[in-house]
Amino acid sequence: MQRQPVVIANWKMNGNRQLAKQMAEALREEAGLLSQVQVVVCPPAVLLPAWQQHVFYDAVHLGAQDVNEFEHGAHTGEHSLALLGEAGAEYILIGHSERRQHYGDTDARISAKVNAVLNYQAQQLKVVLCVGETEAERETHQTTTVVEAQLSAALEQVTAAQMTHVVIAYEPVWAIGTGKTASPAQAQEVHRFIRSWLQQKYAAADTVPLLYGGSVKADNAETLFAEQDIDGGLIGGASLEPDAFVAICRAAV
Ligand code: G2H
Repeated sequence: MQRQPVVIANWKMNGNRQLAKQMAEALREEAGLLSQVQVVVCPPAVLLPAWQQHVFYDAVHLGAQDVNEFEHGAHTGEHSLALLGEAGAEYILIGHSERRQHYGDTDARISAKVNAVLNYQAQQLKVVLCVGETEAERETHQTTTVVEAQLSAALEQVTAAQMTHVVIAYEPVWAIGTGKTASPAQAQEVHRFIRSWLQQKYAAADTVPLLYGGSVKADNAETLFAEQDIDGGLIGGASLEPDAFVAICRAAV
């Protein structure tokens, strides 16, 4: 099964309007590349309008780093799907480990957010579901148990048809922003597990992009993306440097 590679920039709480302009200019030079790789940029939500000004030829897609599970109302500081969609987001990251660890994203809340995105009627949006184990969990051989539990909880109510709007990112927590990267073999092993898990449940399993995230850099992207079940990456730190990000996108082709 040939899947189009996907590379997603997760700027986290970094970047500004100037960087949006610089990154867009760097990507604008890459028309050929952008026709082969689905490139998505997830800046802080307030920068989405700045990015919208720079998006060209429908070739660069925008995403948000999180969403509130409710439609609207008294949720101070939060962003709704309607607001994010209006600001240009087509993809919504859900369940990033930083949100699971520090911002109250329980399995139940992650499931509610996934369902909110996939049931949103006004616009067809895509979920990027993040899963991954901690260092202690890996050391105690619980990696696949943890990943399976996260997948089961988040996707419990997702229908087979809705799976065509889901991307899964495997991000081992011990590799996030630490400079430690999973080896290609370690990452592939978990990706294979996720692919098999999906195949047991969904007809569309082979079309779901599986991305690796965790200290992906220009110099390790190619070997990671060469693995059979790794369809691209979710990139944090290196997505803040235009040259590095473009090099990572190239490595996905
Ligand atoms: C993992 C990744 C992006 P980094 O969080 O989601 O960040 O590449 O900085 O490890």
